[in-house]
Amino acid sequence: MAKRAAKTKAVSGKTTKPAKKSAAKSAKSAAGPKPIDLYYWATPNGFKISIMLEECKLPYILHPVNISKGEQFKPEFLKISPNNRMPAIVDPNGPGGRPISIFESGAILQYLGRKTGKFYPADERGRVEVDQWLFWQVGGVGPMAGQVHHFKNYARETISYAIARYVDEVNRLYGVMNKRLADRKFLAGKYSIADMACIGWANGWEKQGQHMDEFPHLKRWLETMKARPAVKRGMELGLSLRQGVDMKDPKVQAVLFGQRARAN
Ligand SMILES: N[C@@H](CCC(=O)N[C@@H](CS)C(=O)NCC(=O)O)C(=O)O
Repeated sequence: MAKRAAKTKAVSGKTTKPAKKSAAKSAKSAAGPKPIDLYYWATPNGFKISIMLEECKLPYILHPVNISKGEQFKPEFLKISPNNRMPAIVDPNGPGGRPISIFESGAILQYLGRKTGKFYPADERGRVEVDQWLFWQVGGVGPMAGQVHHFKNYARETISYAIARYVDEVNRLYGVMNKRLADRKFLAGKYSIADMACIGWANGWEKQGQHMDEFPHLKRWLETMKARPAVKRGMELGLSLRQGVDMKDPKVQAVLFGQRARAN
């Protein structure tokens, strides 16, 4: 069902209503849990959540947030994600049976892990193992690789100092990850939300000026991750909607770059 709702949405690219209706209908007839609303655009941060939903086989409805057009600033989206960033979710079956909305990919992954009991251990030691690598991604790999993408691929002027600084930092981080993966299959031992958080970013190593020959354990992990059907599905979700978006288009850059505090 999740796939059908997502596909309808991705292929049609219409407003959220038709997909919502059909998925809600199928959810009711199957008497299963109400689908989770996924606010998403096909980027490495978005993939974290599409992968987790696919891995857990949770029904969901895709609500594309076209960040190149500024949909992240719509008042209804800001109510869910005040940071004007996707991903975000609304789970109609939140704690106490009431809806809950969540922004920040790490918080969403932890929530879904606690909700399902999957890919996020319940015991404190296991949980701490996952948390450190999850926060390492959210605070390190994501922002640093994001800066590489910006200065290497999108910036209007070439600033070699900025490029070198972020390429080096990503190189350092991948070195840490490579060492960690030398004696275990996944970051926290067992496959977890920490791995899901990293895959979309690490998969972009070429665009980040990196070489996998330097990181054999990371390379093996990447191949293992990409062979998982749920990871494949998660990283394909909504790709067609993003096609044709030119990040060098001044109109797109005006939306995404140079953002400052807003009154509303
Ligand atoms: N810390 C956030 C980062 C999310 C993020 O940066 N999302 C980007 C796309 S990858 C976004 O929504 N950008 C919209 C914008 O720049 O206005 C998370 O982990 O959820």
